[in-house]
Amino acid sequence: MTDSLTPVADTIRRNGFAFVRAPEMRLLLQEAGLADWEDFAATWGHLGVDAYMADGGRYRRRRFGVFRAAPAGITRKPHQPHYQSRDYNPLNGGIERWFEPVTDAVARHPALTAILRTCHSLFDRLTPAELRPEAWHVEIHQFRIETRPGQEGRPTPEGMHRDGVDWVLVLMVRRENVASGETTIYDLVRRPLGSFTLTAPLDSALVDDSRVYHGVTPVVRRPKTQQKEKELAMLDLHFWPTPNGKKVTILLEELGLDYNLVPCNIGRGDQFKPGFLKINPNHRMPVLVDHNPKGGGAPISIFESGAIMMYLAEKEGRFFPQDLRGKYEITQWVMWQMANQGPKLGECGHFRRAGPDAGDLSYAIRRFTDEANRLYGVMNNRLYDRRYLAGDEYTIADMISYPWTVNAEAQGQDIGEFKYFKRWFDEVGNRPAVKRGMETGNNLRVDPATLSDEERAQMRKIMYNQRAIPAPA
Ligand SMILES: N[C@@H](CCC(=O)N[C@@H](CS)C(=O)NCC(=O)O)C(=O)O
Repeated sequence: MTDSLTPVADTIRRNGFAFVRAPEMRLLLQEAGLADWEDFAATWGHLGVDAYMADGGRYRRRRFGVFRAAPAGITRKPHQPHYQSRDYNPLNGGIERWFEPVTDAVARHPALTAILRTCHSLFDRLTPAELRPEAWHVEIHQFRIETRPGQEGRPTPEGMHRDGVDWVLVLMVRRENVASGETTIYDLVRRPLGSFTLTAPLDSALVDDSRVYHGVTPVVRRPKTQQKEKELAMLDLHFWPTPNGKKVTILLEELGLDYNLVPCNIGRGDQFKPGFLKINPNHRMPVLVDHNPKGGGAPISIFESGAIMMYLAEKEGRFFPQDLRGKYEITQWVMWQMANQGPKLGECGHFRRAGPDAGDLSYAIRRFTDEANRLYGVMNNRLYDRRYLAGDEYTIADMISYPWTVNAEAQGQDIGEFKYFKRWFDEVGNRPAVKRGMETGNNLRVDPATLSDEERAQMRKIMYNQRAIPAPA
């Protein structure tokens, strides 16, 4: 049989293990129905401490679940203890370990189902027919290894080992502020065969437990100074706290990246400074400068919030799948936001705020308030039969479309009219990273009431009635 699992199966057959990087793993899991990854990953925040550590450590959290995988489907078995003989785990084995069960939500989660289905197809075909069971006994461990100053976290405290099972998948969920944690695979006479480090979410190691040993070096906390130095130098976001800027801060917060906020005070005219025009000839913020682009080389600068979000999400391998269908499902909504929702809602607010000095704006106000209404309707209808704008997964399409909707009232809209939009709006707005992204830089804002008449007039002059900048002579 030849299908997308064939290359991984061939590698495991040849070497006894495979290191599969996140983008490839994502494609495999997507074929098996991967969805709501962020939701799934967030459950790693609710794991109890593993109290069975014979080394006395309290650096490992975990939950445990047991499943049956058969051609008819994958079902959960009643909770039971985890047991390993001392032959395989001389440190923690030899006793029944009763870990907290994985929650029902995790057991039924489409991400876990996709992982189990993928492993079932892969490991089943790798098992010689005469050894293949009718139904596999599958154990899953949600692990989280923690480290504190002066205390390392040991992913495999038993050292180089086999687990006493047939097949093992180790899949990275998230790695934050740690160094080291290198996996090495050894043959049966304990000679190293290869080493790698799982870093990105979904990076995976797949192991034939009968043929190889594996072990992972302890993780240590990355010194704060190093975290800052490395990450502060990496991303500059030229920013002012407006909806277009906040699209990007939401994504940066969701990605957990460190960045420098470089204020671009648009009321003071920073967007017209020669240095800024070099990175955005359209004299608008936001602009991103990445001092550490993929593949190295000179820093790269990007303007237009949509392009910035696509760049960051693609670089980090999150919130923007790169398979053909997934990519364009999301891209079309990003374009929709940039070409429709952002500009129309922006003009709507502009005309509704303009005041009597601007003359008779009744047609403009009606036109843009109707357009705003139409666009909230587009989102509402889209969200009627799916959780997020691009489908079942939360993506940059949602992040980019959220900030313009928080001012629906000032756009003359009653969101009570749009029930499905409202469900999405509440869900997205309650995400901690969205809250952080929306609050970012609010302290930069200047209350117009605190400005003198002269300063206010100057600001209006900069912001309104802009015309072409003359070309160089
Ligand atoms: N399509 C651009 C729009 C950017 C934009 O309009 N930025 C506004 C603030 S929300 C700005 O810089 N305005 C400065 C000005 O009007 O002079 C994007 O999404 O990045």
